[in-house]
Amino acid sequence: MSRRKKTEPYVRLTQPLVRDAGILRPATWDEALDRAAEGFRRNVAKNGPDAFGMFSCARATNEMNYMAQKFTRAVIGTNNVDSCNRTCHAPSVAGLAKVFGSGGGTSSYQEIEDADLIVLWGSNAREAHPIFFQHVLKAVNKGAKLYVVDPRLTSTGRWAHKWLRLNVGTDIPLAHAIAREIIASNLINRSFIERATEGFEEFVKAVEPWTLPVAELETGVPAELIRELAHAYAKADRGQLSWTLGITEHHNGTDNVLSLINLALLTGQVGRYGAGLNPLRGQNNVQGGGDMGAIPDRMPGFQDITDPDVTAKFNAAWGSNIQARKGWNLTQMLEAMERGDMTTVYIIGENPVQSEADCEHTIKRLSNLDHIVVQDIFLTKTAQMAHVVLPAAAAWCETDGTFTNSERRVQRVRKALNPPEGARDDIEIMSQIAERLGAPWQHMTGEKVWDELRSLSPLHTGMSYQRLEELGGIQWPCPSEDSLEPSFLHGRLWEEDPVKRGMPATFSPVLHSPPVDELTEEFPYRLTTGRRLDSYNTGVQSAGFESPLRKGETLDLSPQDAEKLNVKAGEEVQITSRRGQIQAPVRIDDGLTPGLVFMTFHFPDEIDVNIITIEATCPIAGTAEYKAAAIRIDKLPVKVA
Ligand SMILES: Nc1nc2c(c(=O)[nH]1)N[C@H]1C(S)=C(S)[C@@H](COP(=O)(O)OP(=O)(O)OC[C@H]3O[C@@H](n4cnc5c(=O)[nH]c(N)nc54)[C@H](O)[C@@H]3O)O[C@H]1N2
Ligand SMILES: Nc1nc2c(c(=O)[nH]1)N[C@H]1C(S)=C(S)[C@@H](COP(=O)(O)OP(=O)(O)OC[C@H]3O[C@@H](n4cnc5c(=O)[nH]c(N)nc54)[C@H](O)[C@@H]3O)O[C@H]1N2
Ligand SMILES: [Mo]
Repeated sequence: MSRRKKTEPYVRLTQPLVRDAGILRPATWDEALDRAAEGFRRNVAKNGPDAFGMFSCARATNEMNYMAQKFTRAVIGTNNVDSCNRTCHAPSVAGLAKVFGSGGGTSSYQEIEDADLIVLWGSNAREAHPIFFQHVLKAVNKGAKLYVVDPRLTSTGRWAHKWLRLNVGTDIPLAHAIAREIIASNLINRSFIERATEGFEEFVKAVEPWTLPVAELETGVPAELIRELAHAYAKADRGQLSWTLGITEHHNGTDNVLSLINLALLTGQVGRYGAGLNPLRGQNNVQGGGDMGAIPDRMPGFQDITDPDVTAKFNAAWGSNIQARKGWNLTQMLEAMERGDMTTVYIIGENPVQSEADCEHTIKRLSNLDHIVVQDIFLTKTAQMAHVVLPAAAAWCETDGTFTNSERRVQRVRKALNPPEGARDDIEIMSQIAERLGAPWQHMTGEKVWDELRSLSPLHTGMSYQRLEELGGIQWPCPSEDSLEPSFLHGRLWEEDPVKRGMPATFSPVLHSPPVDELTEEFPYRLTTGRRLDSYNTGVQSAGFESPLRKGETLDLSPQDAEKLNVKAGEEVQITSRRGQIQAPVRIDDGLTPGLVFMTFHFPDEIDVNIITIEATCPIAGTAEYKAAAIRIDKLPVKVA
């Protein structure tokens, strides 16, 4: 095995730090807060409010995310606020919002249990969404059929009735072939299409070339299996289609999402109990972060920021001067740093130095900044680049508030532990900076913040803390205290009355576009990256901590490729892409097919996969193609002792 040094566990931050003469040194809270505020003031005075960017925290509460976007918009005066939603499900939000008007998953977990067909597309739910996967297994136990679409045979795929092994980045050809087969076999839901959709004719033309044999050639999925899934999905009473990053983390992530939505529109598998379209969200509160407006194009409750009536409402409530225009998303903020248009950032609970694709480029961009404030529970690699570091309380156990899960259910989180001495609540820290910037923010508790949000977001108005406690959680939309559980979204599409039915859902005749990083003789292997059950994201909260499961980073490859390269399990190899080079020990995985290799990004302090990933991004959503890099693998010369 590798003789690589193990990652050291991170130690909780308990004292603020400020940078002097290039070095981070301990400081008092007052000194650190003064410095943080002064740097923001200086940059905004010199370069205007759009020189400021906020990276908000998808692990923290709704209340904290509400305050982070309010800080950005009302105190600084820009809409440049975003979070790690950009690196995962921004394409899902963009695709769903384009077709249906709002970006949430449609179904409740109970409906998953009651479904008779479940498709997990580009999702390793057994490892990345184990709680959701329990509901899937309950359905399977009751007789539901589970189909898994993934280039790897994952532990999720091992539970499936059928696994569709496709080539990385061929999801649109597969979805189009399924659609074409449904149309050709006359299994479409004609009355639903006529009543609730538009663009069908153009869509039929777009999928026409994707016959089963053509699709088999492009995707690698046997024609018979494509046909089987097409028929099973179209004939299911309650067909659930869930997807995650295998779909979204591509340079055309939004088009991928749209190609899946097309299938539900063809068959009427949406807007009914048990049928639905569900992006399983990533971080514990990434759904809530977006719902709270910690995204550059929406105010709290998904209200359109470009609508002057919306901004007028918020300006009246906050005494602010928000402009009715979109801010920059996280990807655009990084680009603005490179151009010199953005000169200061406030990063709350994000670790972009290790999570962004082509991270050395990210480091270069952050190095351009005049003033970086990082507020985290640990001294991350990103915090080590900061000018001011502020120690936060951990939202999930040390604060009061709410989280929103993938089924849009808002639930209470309670303070169970005191934060370590010296750390402060995220909202409290932000308020203290806001005060220093002249905003009269009083100290707000979770509930006070929530009540303010409820007064401004119709989706949440009926969700008082008291009701949330009584009911154990409520799904949005919940416009009043007597709202009943809505359970699933878009039921309106089935209404007879055209007024009640509202806007039709539009088919998307999207085009196939293969991964940007081309396979060549020099870079012949397709690297896809993702997760394991035992670890969490950039590893700050997991990599250094003891666990019998956690084995460290590996380059996983098929037995055939191991033989071809003449490498053994545990042997260190060199991995090179067009961006950079790393080394990692080999692990042999018979769930992989020749040509495809896999790594996580869970141990970047030892082996940083994002040195070699590509930052080709989806032009609509800004999400990078983490799922498809082209690499070379070289055996290392044997070291002579
Ligand atoms: N244990 C654990 N759970 C987590 C996390 C964690 O770090 N650890 N992180 C959380 C976060 S932030 C997120 S966003 C979610 C992500 O949850 P998932 O999206 O389920 O996780 P990934 O492993 O990134 O990717 C899912 C699958 O996509 C497949 N895939 C790769 N390329 C393609 C392709 O071209 N097409 C298709 N169809 N599939 C492809 C991969 O083989 C992989 O099995 O997990 C959340 N849950
Ligand atoms: N190669 C590759 N890279 C990827 C992905 C991939 O599939 N492959 N997936 C991408 C995805 S989906 C995601 S979401 C990103 C994740 O990227 P990031 O969000 O940048 O990374 P995390 O490791 O989740 O960072 C979480 C940070 O939040 C801090 N934190 C936790 N709780 C709190 C709190 O309550 N308050 C504060 N202030 N801080 C807190 C933690 O200490 C940690 O530093 O990574 C992306 N990067
Ligand atoms: Mo994520």
